[in-house]
Amino acid sequence: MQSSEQGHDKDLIVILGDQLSEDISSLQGRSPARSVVLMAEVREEAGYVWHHKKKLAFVFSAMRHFAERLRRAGWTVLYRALADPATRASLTEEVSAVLAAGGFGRVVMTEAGETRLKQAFERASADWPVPLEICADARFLASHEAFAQWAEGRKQLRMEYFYREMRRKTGLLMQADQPEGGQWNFDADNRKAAKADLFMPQPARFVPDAITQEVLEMVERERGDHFGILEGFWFAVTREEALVALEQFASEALPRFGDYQDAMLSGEPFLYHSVLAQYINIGLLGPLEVCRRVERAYYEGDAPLNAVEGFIRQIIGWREYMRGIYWLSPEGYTDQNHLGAQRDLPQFYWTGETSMACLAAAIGQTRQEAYAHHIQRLMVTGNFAMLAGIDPKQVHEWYLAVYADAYEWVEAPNVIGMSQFADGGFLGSKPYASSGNYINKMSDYCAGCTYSVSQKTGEGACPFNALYWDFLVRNEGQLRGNPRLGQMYATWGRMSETKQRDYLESAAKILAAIETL
Ligand code: FAD
Ligand code: DLZ
Ligand code: SF4
Repeated sequence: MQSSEQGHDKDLIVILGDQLSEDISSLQGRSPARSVVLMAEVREEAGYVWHHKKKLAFVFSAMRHFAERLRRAGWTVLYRALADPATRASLTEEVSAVLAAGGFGRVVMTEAGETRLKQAFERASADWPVPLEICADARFLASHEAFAQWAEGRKQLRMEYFYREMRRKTGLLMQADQPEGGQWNFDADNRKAAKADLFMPQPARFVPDAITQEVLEMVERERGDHFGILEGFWFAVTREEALVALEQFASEALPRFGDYQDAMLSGEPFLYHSVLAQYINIGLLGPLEVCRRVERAYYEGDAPLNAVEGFIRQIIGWREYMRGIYWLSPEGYTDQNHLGAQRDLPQFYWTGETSMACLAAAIGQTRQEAYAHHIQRLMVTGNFAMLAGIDPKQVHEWYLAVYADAYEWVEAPNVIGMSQFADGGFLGSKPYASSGNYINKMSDYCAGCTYSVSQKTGEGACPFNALYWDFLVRNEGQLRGNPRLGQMYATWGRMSETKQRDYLESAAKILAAIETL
């Protein structure tokens, strides 16, 4: 009697902090009358890395707004707040506690984005009195099975070929079975260096409402010691706001997104980037809806093909590919260290206090905005860490902590694979290593730097210059056979012994004094 009145066969639907989409698979086909939704802010998720305070505020505020949205749609939502002493330490403990009260016939969830949480739920569910049903995450274009099938039997995995399949699958920028404009990829047009411009678009900013205000106070109170600056919070925290951000990007920044995709400029953290990754990754925007909006801009004549194709490639190409690689990889993806790098991450990655203008700029804006764009992540902070031989696990934990869009499934392949070459080339064909030259070509940082980019060695020389050669020499055993590095090893071989010694001695001094750079 008691159990039927309470509906003993109700579903307990667990919605994670990055599953804030009304069309999330765990809600599909369930009815509000026969289900209870559980969402929880828990210490374990808030603390698995030293998350940026703006990231914490973003996730918790978006979670609270989403819970309200579900309630308005008729769902019963149990919501656990971080500061509530009754809230359990982890999501699985929270589920166990709810189940202990009785009344549920099963637990339903959309699969967690990362292995850590997936395994935690699988382990915990062995002790639950009811089964755990895990639904595939339909927000991605390629399921795990589809990606594994695509990868099967290929000697080398290359994003470009995967991307073409995703173009065919979605029909984005396709004319029948041919790519729009007769080419799949217009990247060659996307390498302009930026100049200070009269019109520099900005991402849409939103004034914190009462819910966000409460979260901001809570984060400062409960997690005030975390990385980053909380003041000046402006992120979208609802789907409606995220849609405004998408519109603003499509109408203002998109037309020049392609041209300046690789550029970096002092005082301009966003340039023509979309700043949408955090909204897509948390579920406020769908990747396909974002691409369709951007495609429309091309067909309506509002944005050129190189911008639109370049943008769509990042999402249906790189984003999906990264997730595929993450789930395809054997256990311990984040433990890989192909180049045996052992040095500790310098303190200035947390403080931004360094005389290297490029790193100070990238880390400074990361502290302020929980954001840096792709080339800053890859060619400044990532490049420096790899050249200096920083332990990739520490680099991975830094990236996972500091960006508002960081979740392991997308962060780890970008860091361990693409940026640190710690997976030995499973993801990319060569390390993204460069001297100061590249940064100088693509930015205005060097003009305002204490170090001289044109000076190769000795006191005052740009540290990237000597570290670049030292990196190649230090890792010759693993890298010399790489056909894409043959020319660089040949150049090294043609240098005089004195020059080689200068480089290596300079690099040794830089590394010995790394904390003071
Ligand atoms: P835009 O430049 O406007 O690009 C458009 C969209 O394409 C992004 O919003 C994103 O959804 C997608 N995208 C672009 N590049 C990639 C990529 N390489 N992998 C996956 N998606 C991509 N992206 C994350 O979402 N989370 C991360 O934790 C993350 N960590 C990274 C770490 C390193 C070392 C590097 C090199 C890249 C990382 N990226 C990560 C990819 C990329 O840098 C960010 O997606 C992008 O900078 C987010 O800013 P945006 O929204 O303005 O992107
Ligand atoms: C990132 C994050 C944070 C900071 N906090 C929570 C939380 O308290 N509760 C929750 O359900 N999810 C949180 N998340 C998102 C999860 O870490 C995310 O679901 C996993 O990393 C899987 O991608
Ligand atoms: Fe960075 Fe070197 Fe340029 Fe300074 S000179 S901004 S350290 S690349």
